Amino acid sequence: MSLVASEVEVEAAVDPAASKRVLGACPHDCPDTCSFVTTVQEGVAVKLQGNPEHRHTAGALCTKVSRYIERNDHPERLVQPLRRSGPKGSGRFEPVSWDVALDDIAARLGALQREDPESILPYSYAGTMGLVQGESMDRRFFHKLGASLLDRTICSSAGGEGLGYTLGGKVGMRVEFFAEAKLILIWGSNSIGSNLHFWRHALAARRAGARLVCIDPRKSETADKCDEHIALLPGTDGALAFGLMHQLIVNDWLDHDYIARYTLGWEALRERALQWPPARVAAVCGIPEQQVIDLARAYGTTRPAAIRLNYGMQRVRGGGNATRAVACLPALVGAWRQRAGGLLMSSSGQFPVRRAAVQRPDLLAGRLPRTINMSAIGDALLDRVRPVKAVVVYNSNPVAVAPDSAKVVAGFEREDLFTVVLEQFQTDTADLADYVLPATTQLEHWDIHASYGHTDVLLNRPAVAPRGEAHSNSWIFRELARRMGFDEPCFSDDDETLCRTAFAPEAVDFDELLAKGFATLKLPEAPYAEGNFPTPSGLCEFFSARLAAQGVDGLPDHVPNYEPAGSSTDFPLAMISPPARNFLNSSFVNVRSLRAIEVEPLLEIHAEDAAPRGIVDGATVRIFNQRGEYRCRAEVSPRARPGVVNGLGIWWRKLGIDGTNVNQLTSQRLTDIGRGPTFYDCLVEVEAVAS
Ligand SMILES: Nc1nc2c(c(=O)[nH]1)N[C@H]1C(S)=C(S)[C@@H](COP(=O)(O)OP(=O)(O)OC[C@H]3O[C@@H](n4cnc5c(=O)[nH]c(N)nc54)[C@H](O)[C@@H]3O)O[C@H]1N2
Ligand SMILES: Nc1nc2c(c(=O)[nH]1)N[C@H]1C(S)=C(S)[C@@H](COP(=O)(O)OP(=O)(O)OC[C@H]3O[C@@H](n4cnc5c(=O)[nH]c(N)nc54)[C@H](O)[C@@H]3O)O[C@H]1N2
Ligand SMILES: [Mo]
Repeated sequence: MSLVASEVEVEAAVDPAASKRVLGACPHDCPDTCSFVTTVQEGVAVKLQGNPEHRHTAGALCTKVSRYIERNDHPERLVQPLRRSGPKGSGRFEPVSWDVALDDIAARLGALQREDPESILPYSYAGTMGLVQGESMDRRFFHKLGASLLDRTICSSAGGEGLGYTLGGKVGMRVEFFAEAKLILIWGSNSIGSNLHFWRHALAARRAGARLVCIDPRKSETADKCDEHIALLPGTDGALAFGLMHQLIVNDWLDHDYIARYTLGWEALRERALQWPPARVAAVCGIPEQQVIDLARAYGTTRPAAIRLNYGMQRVRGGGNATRAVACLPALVGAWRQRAGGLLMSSSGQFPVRRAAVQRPDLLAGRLPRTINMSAIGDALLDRVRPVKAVVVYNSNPVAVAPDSAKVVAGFEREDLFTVVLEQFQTDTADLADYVLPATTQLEHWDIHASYGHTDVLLNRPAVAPRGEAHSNSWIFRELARRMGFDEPCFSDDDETLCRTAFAPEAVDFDELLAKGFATLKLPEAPYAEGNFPTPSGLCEFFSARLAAQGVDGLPDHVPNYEPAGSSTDFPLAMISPPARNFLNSSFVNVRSLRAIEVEPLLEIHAEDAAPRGIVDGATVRIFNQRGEYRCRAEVSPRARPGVVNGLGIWWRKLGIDGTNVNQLTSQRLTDIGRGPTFYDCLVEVEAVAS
């Protein structure tokens, strides 16, 4: 395993007498939320290391974040406010003072507010996961303004809501107990690439005799290291889950006592599962029948059995239902009885964050603005009925990461759209802005963090002064609020106050955070050993009355993709676009040492699909469908299964081969539950082009 343990980034001679060590937290959108220590000498960050005192970080950082100083000190950091000086998208900007920028932005937003506040849209995601720089003063500002609300669906809402219907929330096993499991299903997750600190526990379990099974269309780095790889077709996870249930039932590998006491809807689920014999599952999933049978036997007969479900399997039409189906499995075998059994998709629901105090939705004062789905931002910006007239983007790079880029770009290119982008770098989105405001990094501001992969709270203290004239998001929204005459005292809260507001003192001891950088939530070891699920019934809800009340199926089902593999002769290949290991969504693409590892945008294609198309390894290919086209380099690779191609990573468009990226091909269609994006539900054709 390549944990970059305690890597020294800057080879400076660190003088211990003159240097200080500052405790921080990794801000990135990753389940691991590491604790790190920055060594600062004469005001300069010279070393960044994983905190050895924090048991989840265990002194080790990933390759990306061990380069955080390189990112922080990058020569292309934005260091002053910029105002557009050429046509939209021309890339021409001129520096202006903060006063000029903020006065003008406040005046323009103020004018729109008087006309129709809902013509203003905030667009943000998890560029930082911090509760302060991610979702505090900004929310207060837009609530007071009465701006359109943003439905933040782009990552996890299908799986998150699906899990919520079955288990009651984003809750599950404690990650550390995976080390004690005897069987681990790593389902829709490339843990080595995107959840490295979980992988550590999986390896510990393996050393103690556990079997690891990876369920993923791609033969990922993680699949390489597992005992078995089940390379199902994208979007067929629900069918596989039902196949496992079928076998658990016919072989009576069930915990009848657990089912009777702690679940709801068993008879109905049983009837549905019996419609999924292994042969049918094998045909739908595109895998050998024996694999279904063997996996069911392992799951039905091994204790403790744990499932690490990740978001990779829910970015398809049926993502919500598939999550619900998988979430039924632990209850059927009573896996929850043991602390090393059960399932973990996200732990974020375990944190008692005082969101209302931090975000102040009461500032809406009874108004209920319209909600715009971030996963369909292209259509939203092109909608002429009730147009968005201003968009304020922060902690996100929608032009690169949102689906159906042609429409996203056309939307942001609108001459009549007023766009403000708060950024650390000149991203594809910043290129289309009217104002670009330089934002601080995690080494330069305060923040407090929950996690979606463990159950500790982390505090981040600033280690160095902001670069140039950069300011934190919270500062920028505070200043805009002042200029717009928002005089509620909450607009004066400083960042440390916001950090202290995030958790009640009974839940998290702030002094402990100040001293150690982290604090562990007090939680039971096997929370669902005796039911107590946070659902309305307190049971694991195979059948959800809440869903039935919405007029949809109360039971999970296998919902096929919008664009199932093999369903189109024009576009015969299914494309998934999972993360590149050395990037974090579109972050780090501009960090040279990391881009040097990834080299260039890549499409993995199986030899059986490459040969008839005359595609050789290393060839430039054109990937296309009804939404667009995109060029990159082909890698003829066993990492791709026949019929499925893997377009890795979200490259900055301008750093790709032809000024586009993989999202030129993805669609804005939404998931069955949670209104999420369907990035991995995408048919394409591929052809070799003369390079
Ligand atoms: N290095 C790195 N780490 C990251 C990220 C990154 O970009 N780079 N992204 C972060 C973010 S935003 C998130 S949300 C998290 C989790 O992010 P996820 O998107 O869950 O990332 P992965 O763990 O890579 O898991 C995706 C895996 O699911 C597989 N997959 C694709 N379609 C299907 C399917 O239909 N069924 C199944 N079973 N598998 C499928 C992919 O091949 C891939 O290996 O990771 C975070 N960590
Ligand atoms: N095709 C395809 N598309 C995908 C995915 C996929 O697997 N395939 N994954 C999807 C997923 S899971 C997600 S979560 C989204 C992620 O999409 P985004 O949330 O947009 O994530 P990033 O691309 O990392 O962009 C975050 C930006 O925030 C900036 N930033 C970081 N910290 C700060 C700060 O403190 N202040 C300000 N102002 N800016 C800051 C960074 O410089 C960076 O440019 O992408 C989605 N898009
Ligand atoms: Mo994500």
